[in-house]
Amino acid sequence: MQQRNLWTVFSMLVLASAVACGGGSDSSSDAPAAAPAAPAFDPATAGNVSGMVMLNGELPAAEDLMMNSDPVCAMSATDTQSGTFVGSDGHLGNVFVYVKEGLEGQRFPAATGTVELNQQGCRYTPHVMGIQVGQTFEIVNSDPTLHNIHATPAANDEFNMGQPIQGMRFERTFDSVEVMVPFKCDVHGWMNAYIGVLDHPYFAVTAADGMFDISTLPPGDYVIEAWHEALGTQTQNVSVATGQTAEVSFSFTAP
Ligand SMILES: [Cu+2]
Repeated sequence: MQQRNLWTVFSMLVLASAVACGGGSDSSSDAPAAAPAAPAFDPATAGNVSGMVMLNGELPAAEDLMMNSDPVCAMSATDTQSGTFVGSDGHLGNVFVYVKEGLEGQRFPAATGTVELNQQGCRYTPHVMGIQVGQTFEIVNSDPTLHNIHATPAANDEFNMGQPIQGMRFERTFDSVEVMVPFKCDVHGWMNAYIGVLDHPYFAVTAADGMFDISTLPPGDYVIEAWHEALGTQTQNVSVATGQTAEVSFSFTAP
C-alpha cells in the first residue's frame, strides 16, 4: 500500500515536471522561428475540376490472367481480367488524375480515414488508388492463400511482407510524394496495383466511364495530370474560379 502511494507521488511529480517543461519551452526566446503558416483556405471560395478521360481507338482486350499456379486462386477467383485496360464506349478507366502543379506552398493535413488495398480473388482491389503523405492505408488479405505484398517505390521506403493467413491486415504510410508507387505480389506474378501519394487531397481515379471529379479546390491555375499505367501521362492547364466547375478532358491513343 505504501509503495503504491509512493508511485502515485512519483507519477504526479513526473507529470508536473513535464507540464512545466512544456510551458517553459514556449516562452524561450532562443526557440527557432516556426515556419510561416500557409494561408488558411476558405472552402467557401472553392471551385471544382471535372472531366473525362477518353481513349482513341479500340480498347485492348483485357488480359485473361492465368491463375493455375495457385489452385486456391484458380478455384476462387471471380474476376480474372487484368486491370490495365478498363473502359467502355471510348472512355478509359483506372486513370489517376491529380493536381500536379499549382498548390505549392499550401498545406493540407493528411486525411484521417483509413483506405484499404485489398487482396481478394487473387487480385488487388482497387487496382489504382490515391492517398496523402502520412495517410494510413491498410493492406488486407481476404484470400485463404499466401500473398506477399511488395511495394517498389522510388521516393519512399520499399517494403516486402507476406500475409499467409486470410484476414491478416497491416497498416502503412508513405512519407514522400510519389506518382505512382507500384505494388506486386511475389507469389502471384499477375497481381499488380498502383498507389499515387500526394501532399494534398486533389486526386481521383476514373471509373470505366472515364469520368472524374476533383472538388473543393482553392481558386487558382493548375496543371492537371492524367496517368495510365500503360499509356503514360498527359497534362492540361486549367483555371479554377470560385463556385465554378472547370471542365478538362484527356484523350489517350490505344496501343
Ligand atoms: Cu498474391
